[in-house]
Amino acid sequence: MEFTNCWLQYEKISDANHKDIKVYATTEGNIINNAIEELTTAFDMLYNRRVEAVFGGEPKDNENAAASSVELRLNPELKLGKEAFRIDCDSGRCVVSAQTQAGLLYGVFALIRNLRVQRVYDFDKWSFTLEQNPSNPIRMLDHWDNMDGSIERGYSGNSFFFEKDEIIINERTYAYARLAASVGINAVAINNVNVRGMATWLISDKYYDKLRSLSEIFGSYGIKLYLSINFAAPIEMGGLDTSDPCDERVKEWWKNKAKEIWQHIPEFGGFLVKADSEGRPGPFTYGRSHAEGANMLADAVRPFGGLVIWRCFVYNCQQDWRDQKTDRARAGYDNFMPLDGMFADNVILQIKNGPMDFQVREPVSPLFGGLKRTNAMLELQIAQEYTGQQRHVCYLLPWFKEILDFKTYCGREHDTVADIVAGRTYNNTNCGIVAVANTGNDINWTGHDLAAANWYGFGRLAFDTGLSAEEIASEWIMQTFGYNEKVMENVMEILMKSWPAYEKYTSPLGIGWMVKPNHHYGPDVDGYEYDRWGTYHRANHKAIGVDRTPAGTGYTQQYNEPLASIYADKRTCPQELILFFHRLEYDYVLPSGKTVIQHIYDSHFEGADEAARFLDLWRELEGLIEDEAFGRVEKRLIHQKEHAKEWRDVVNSYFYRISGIEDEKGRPLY
Ligand code: GCV
Repeated sequence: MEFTNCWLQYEKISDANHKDIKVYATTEGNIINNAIEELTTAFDMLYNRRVEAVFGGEPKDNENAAASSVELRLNPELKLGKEAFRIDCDSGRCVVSAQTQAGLLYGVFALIRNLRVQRVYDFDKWSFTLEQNPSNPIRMLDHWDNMDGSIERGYSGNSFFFEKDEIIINERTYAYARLAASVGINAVAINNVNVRGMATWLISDKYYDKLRSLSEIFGSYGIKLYLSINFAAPIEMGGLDTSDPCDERVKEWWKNKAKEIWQHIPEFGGFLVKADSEGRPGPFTYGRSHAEGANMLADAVRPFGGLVIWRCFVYNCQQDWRDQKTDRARAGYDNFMPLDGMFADNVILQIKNGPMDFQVREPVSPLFGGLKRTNAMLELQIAQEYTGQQRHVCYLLPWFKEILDFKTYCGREHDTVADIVAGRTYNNTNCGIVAVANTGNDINWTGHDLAAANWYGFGRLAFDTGLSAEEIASEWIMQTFGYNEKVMENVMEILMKSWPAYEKYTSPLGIGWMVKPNHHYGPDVDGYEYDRWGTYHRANHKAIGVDRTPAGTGYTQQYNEPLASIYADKRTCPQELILFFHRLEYDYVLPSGKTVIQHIYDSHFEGADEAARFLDLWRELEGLIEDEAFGRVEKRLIHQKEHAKEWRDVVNSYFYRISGIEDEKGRPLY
């Protein structure tokens, strides 16, 4: 089996010093063993130095002077968070301390990362200190993998967790856990939230042994295993005639099920639930609320320290496009705000970043800043469903930073999304960030080699929300392609310009959608216009956009002030979201001084030109990047250039045809 090591392919830095390095560990354990193995691989590959592991001790005084060492010091008394670490390195002697083995593992990965990004030539002359507490308690990846091996919205091959209704455990499983842990991921849900067919039976005897092994492998990298469950499991598996959360038989069924699961998988994390959403069963069938549904499950998993992660992606997916009153954007808030304060402590609401569905640009969901007595997690998507499906390069970290930095005005001192999901705002610990994963069994894990920057970046950002998108990109480039100034410069430019470029040549001004239905790839301006999904731009010959002000659907009122007023007034609404909140005529003059139609034309031409430049920038790197990776990326960038042109011409021609307005610059419109 073949796969790359992504950012963990340790390149030689120097082999001038061959002295062995002793690694002292105060305790043994699976996580410590992995930490030592990582140090062994890293020192060998980076410096050609051999590691000797010594368990149960510390360096003796007379050893200090002679030997280079790394000491892994487990100290439960340490005044740091549970997964935090401290590194103190001075002239060849390094101490990594942490309260837990997971903290030590993160410390080891941070140590190695710093050796690499600082290009430390002589470890024995290096002085370095770093203390770090992860920003978010839960840092999770949700895989939408199906048991037949396919992946919903998967763009990098098939699942490496499932095949033909069986669980796969092989070298890739370990490699995956190692990559995920290296960026601080501590929770993984392996199966699609749309739980159908055999996936319902994952919580049964048929799969427990394999799941336990998986959980142990994950556990040896500090990662908890979660499963998406089917809310109708008591009917489908249990033979009951209901899955009503208030029915005693249903409660009992889940309690027994939870007991059975934890008996078999003692380190199990808990359930991820998509209920009453896009055809999935849920409490609404029985006239029950989502709080009743989630709390019933929470009661069942509580004795085992389990969590219920409950998704807020609940909306009417059977809308009549003629109905101008129903607004899908309102649905999350309308469904969940009335329940604020009613959820059990071990329930976390998982909220997509925007009110719709992972578009290239959306306002931040008003549930952040709305909910004040409920645990919340931010759900992002690194699987690029609407952002180029890993065939286009689209580095999402600048977007994620904007989302995290968004001030919600919830009335607390710490009021950004980052504050809320980190637990700083409401002083809670069941919270964090999750991303829909972008991995599969392709050789490079993510289809597009540059898409691995989103996997790496998501983990790094979840661990340390203070990092900038550029810092993360720079670390990733260096560790993936090795240090070279030209490579750093060109790949940085491609990555940092990729999200804005994608927005420009697809759907600027916050309008979103305009994609081909079902698979969501490529331009189709009216693709979702007359459909049931509630995702309309309502463009006609005069105007485009949805009025979400109080005069329209009233969505703006779901925000706290001053946001509600800022968004409701087209003079103050941020330009990049103006068509999300307002219906504007094509000759309306935007804050930039351009008309709406001219902005549409210009941005599409600009975006497509930028996509073409990505290919030029990449081609300048021929010979500086390993041939196969170079070729893989080049192929995708050629496609992106052509596809961006297609987007440009389809969208511009559509608006030219319906508006009849010429491009001021006289460029070809068809
Ligand atoms: C897993 C969007 C996607 C669906 C996905 C859903 C969700 O609608 O297109 O494939 O289903 O979001 O987040 O549940």
